[in-house]
This record gives sequence, C-alpha cells and structure tokens, in this order.
Amino acid sequence: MADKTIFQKIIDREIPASIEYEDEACLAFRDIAAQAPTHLLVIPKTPIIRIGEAEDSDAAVLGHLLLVARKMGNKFGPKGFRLVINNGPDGGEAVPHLHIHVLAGRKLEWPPG
Ligand code: DGP
Repeated sequence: MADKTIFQKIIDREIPASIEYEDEACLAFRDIAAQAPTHLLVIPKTPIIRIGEAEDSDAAVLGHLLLVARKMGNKFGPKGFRLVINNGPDGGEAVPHLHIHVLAGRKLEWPPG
C-alpha cells in the first residue's frame, strides 16, 4: 500500500493541524506555509489525488468542497478571498491529495507567479 500523504495523516489525526471546519466529507485546516493572513486548505476525506484525476462520480464531493471553501472565504475574507487548486508539477502541486487553497486577509495580486 502506498504511503499515506501528510493530509491523510491529518485526517487520521496522526499529525496535528489547526482545524477550522470539519464534517463527514471534508476538513478545512490552516496551511503550515501561509501565504496570506488566512490560508486554509479544504480537503476531501475520500482520497481524490488531484482535480485532474477526479471522476464524474466525484461531482457531489467536489461541489461540497467548493461550498465549504465558500463558507471559509466568506468567514475569513469579508473584503474578498481567492480559491486555488494546483494540479501537477507545472501547476505547483506538492501534496497528492486534492486540496482547495482559501486565501484571504490581504489584497491579493494578479496574475499569480
Ligand atoms: P500545493 O502546493 O497546492 O500542493 O499545496 C500544499 C500545501 O500544503 C502547501 O501550501 C503547504 C501545505 N502543507 C504541507 N505540509 C503541511 C503540513 O504538514 N501541515 C499543514 N497544515 N500544511 C502543510
């Protein structure tokens, strides 16, 4: 069996994280390398590796993740927020467990690097 990702270890409570939201399908916790005053990661508890490998049958959980990201964005970014999904090496993905970045709390530049 493949080694657990760091995010699976957070889901399984094997390593600590600053958790802001949890339900039966997902978890939102603070990114350890925050790029904004609020930088959360919203992850599914089911192991979707990356958005580029999601299946049509993942539609419900993908929609749920977006709605939770919206909830976190509205809570922590009343003046605005950004949602980001990195995919693959050129997309800047480092952890192979789908995650939506929620960035808020400062004026964000565009375009990203
Ligand atoms: P990405 O580059 O899109 O795959 O983002 C991965 C993010 O995961 C990155 O912003 C840093 C964060 N991260 C990596 N390891 C840990 C960890 O152990 N705990 C937490 N909270 N975040 C982590």
